[in-house]
Amino acid sequence: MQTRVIMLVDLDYFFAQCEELRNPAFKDKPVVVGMYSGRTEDSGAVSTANYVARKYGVKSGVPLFLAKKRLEGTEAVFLPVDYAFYEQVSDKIMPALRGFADAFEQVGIDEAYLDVTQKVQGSFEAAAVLAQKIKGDVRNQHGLTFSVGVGPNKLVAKIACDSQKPDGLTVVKPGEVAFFLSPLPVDRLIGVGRKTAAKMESLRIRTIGDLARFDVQRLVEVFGKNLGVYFHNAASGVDDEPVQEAGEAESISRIATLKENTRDLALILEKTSQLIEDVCKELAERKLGFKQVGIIAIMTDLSVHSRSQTLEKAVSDVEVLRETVRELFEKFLVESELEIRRVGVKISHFTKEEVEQKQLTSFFQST
Ligand code: DCP
Ligand code: CA
Ligand code: CA
Repeated sequence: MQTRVIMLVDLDYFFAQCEELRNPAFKDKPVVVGMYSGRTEDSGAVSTANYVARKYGVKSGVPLFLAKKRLEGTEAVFLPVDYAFYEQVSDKIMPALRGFADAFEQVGIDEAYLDVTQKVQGSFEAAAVLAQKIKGDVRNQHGLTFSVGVGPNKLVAKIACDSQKPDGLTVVKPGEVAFFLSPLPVDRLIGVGRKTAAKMESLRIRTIGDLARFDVQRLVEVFGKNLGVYFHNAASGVDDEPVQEAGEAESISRIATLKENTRDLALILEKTSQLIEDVCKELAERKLGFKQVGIIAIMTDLSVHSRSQTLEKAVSDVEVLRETVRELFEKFLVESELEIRRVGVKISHFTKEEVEQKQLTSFFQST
């Protein structure tokens, strides 16, 4: 099975770069975009600054009066946040990026994950070439630069991207993940904030490598089961979160890890039956019917597979869902070879009709 090729694109010094875009004369000067709180002329904090300003120690979060002081004697430009304009810029870039991906997920105003596995046929070399092409296109057509990380999953792609900015391109192949991650400080992992980092420090865990080598059992004792296991996996560069299209927000799904890796249908259905209950609860709350049922299987090699079936008509019936999920997994097990690590259930293609009909029927029944 093919490993995934995931990119994280993050636009450089975004708010400040947008300001340079509409005013190119700013480019060589320190540019500071500030959130002015309005109490006094200089109260508030730096939202972001271009890389010229960063050389003076001016970056996100620095108080504005301090930024002014650090930039004294320079031709620094201070501007207020114009979120509507940055959103307009973002709304032009994101569709352009989407065109390069098999699956696309925007996260925040200046960042997006691209699953390009099919586009590059699983090749990280081809992904590097593709990344350069996207950089060129975005620069020529929109006048903006970004940094990009390429890795076998979202976690590695994100850290790779952060490791070289601005205008960076960092590729971490599956075989290089441990080498790449292990020297980095633990707080580079999402979920490791100041407090957690301090706690880890007291356990002599400083680098991601320290964390990966640390006994999982003890991590679970200190941080609880979910976090402990998450930290262990993350430090080892393991992450199987799919790149999820926003359009798929028009679906309800749940994913869970099996007790053990398995190909046993009964064990799989035991897990999916819990997921189905959750899905149906949300379905009932949102008063919807569904017309498509999908399953997700994440294998021991972390490859992600999905299968779906469209129903003849929309329903809101839990039994139909159970039966369809069973059929899809039965079929999938025949087509696949590896053991399954995580399973998911998804419903989509919602309608309100079925529910309205039902409400009518129950109305007549109750009178
Ligand atoms: N932002 C903010 N306050 C922060 C962090 C960010 O207002 N503390 C805003 C301004 C940034 C935008 O969000 O331009 C994107 O945040 P990033 O963390 O991606 O930072 P930049 O794009 O500014 O810089 P970089 O080149 O490091 O990505
Ligand atoms: Ca950015
Ligand atoms: Ca960002």
